[in-house]
Amino acid sequence: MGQSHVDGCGHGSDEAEFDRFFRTFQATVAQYLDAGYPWMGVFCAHPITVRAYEFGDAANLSIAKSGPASALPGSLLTYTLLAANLGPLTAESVTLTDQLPAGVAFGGVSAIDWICGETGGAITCTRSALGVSTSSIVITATAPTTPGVITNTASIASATFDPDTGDNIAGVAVVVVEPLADLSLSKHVEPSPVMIDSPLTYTLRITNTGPQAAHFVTLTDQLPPDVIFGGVDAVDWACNAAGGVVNCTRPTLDVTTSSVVITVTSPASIGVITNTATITSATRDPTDANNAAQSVSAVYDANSADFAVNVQAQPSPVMIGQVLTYTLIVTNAGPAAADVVTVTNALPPEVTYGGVAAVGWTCGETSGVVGCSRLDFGPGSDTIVITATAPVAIVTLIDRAEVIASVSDYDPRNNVDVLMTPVVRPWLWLPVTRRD
Ligand SMILES: [Ca+2]
Ligand SMILES: [Ca+2]
Ligand SMILES: [Ca+2]
Repeated sequence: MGQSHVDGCGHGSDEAEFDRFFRTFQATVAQYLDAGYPWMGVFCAHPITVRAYEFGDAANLSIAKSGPASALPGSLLTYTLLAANLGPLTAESVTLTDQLPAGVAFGGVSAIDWICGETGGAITCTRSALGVSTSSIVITATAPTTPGVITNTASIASATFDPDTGDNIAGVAVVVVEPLADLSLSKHVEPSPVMIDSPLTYTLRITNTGPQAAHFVTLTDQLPPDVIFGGVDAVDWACNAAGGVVNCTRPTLDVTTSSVVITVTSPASIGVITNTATITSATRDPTDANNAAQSVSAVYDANSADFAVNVQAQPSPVMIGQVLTYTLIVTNAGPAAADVVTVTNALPPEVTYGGVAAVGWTCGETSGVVGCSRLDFGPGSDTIVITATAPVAIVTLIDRAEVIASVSDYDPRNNVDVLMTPVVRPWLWLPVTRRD
């Protein structure tokens, strides 16, 4: 260390006091360094002036800050500041400051033995002394209304020398996340089919799978034309109906399911009716595809029937050149019977017609089109089996069957069926000889 003397900046202002500290310093510097006290310092106002601090002259303050990892816009934020004095001395005149991030509204500060105030989002807490101990300060605030990352930093200082200022500052980052609510809608109609001029109930189930609550939720249901609105039953929804549209709103839908039940009177004439409903919210929905639901149902009367045809192939797929059968199942769901029913089956052009078997039907075939008819077909079902031979070619066979009845068919959606059947080659198993 060489020649040194104190000039007033030392811990003491006279030579004797300095000597005491400096000797202590010399005696213990190596041990302090070995023990990992990098803050053990020598401070010089100018080259020949030495100020020596030893361990016993300091109060090492530190601060830690914690907050939530994430928060929703406008939600309550709680920050906890932990001030610590690692000693060895009591820290005098301690000041803690924390500047809240922009957009964060100060709520309050809670701290024992501190005097705190806030101005413009800057929180300052002071105390005359902090012994070798810890003390916590809790700050509450309101998160910004827009998503983003908010970071703020708190710091602590004291009149007493702090040998390590690196731990006197602490920050925390909070991610303000955008709220999301995945609403979805399903719809059930009862009964289906329904008689003309009869009660019909649509049950809509609105589900919020979150993760957050949905705000300002609106359900819009476009009723089918020709139904007569009866009423709507929905808990915690405000609903109205005008011009064939039912609207229901609610301020909030938590992560749960809610039902809206709409009753109407079915149309006065037969046919298929479509009801479409959609759900929207002011909260962003990550999946729009499930926000609409449609129900299609049929309306019948005593003089109508619902004929349907379904065709199946056996085998499927079929091997080249192999015989296959098309089985047509013809159904009348009633309630009326048909005096005459005709089924036409257009075979795939690639196949060779073999024959048709249908008990009680009169059938014929022309240019690959098989026609069958029968009289007096009441509610029930019947079967027509057509035999054909697959081609010696890799193709996809397309067969089309259609039923036409002499009675009014209230649901024409099922009057045609189209079936595709692949033609494949048989597997060839060749002997494999391996030569090493
Ligand atoms: Ca410190
Ligand atoms: Ca959705
Ligand atoms: Ca039909």
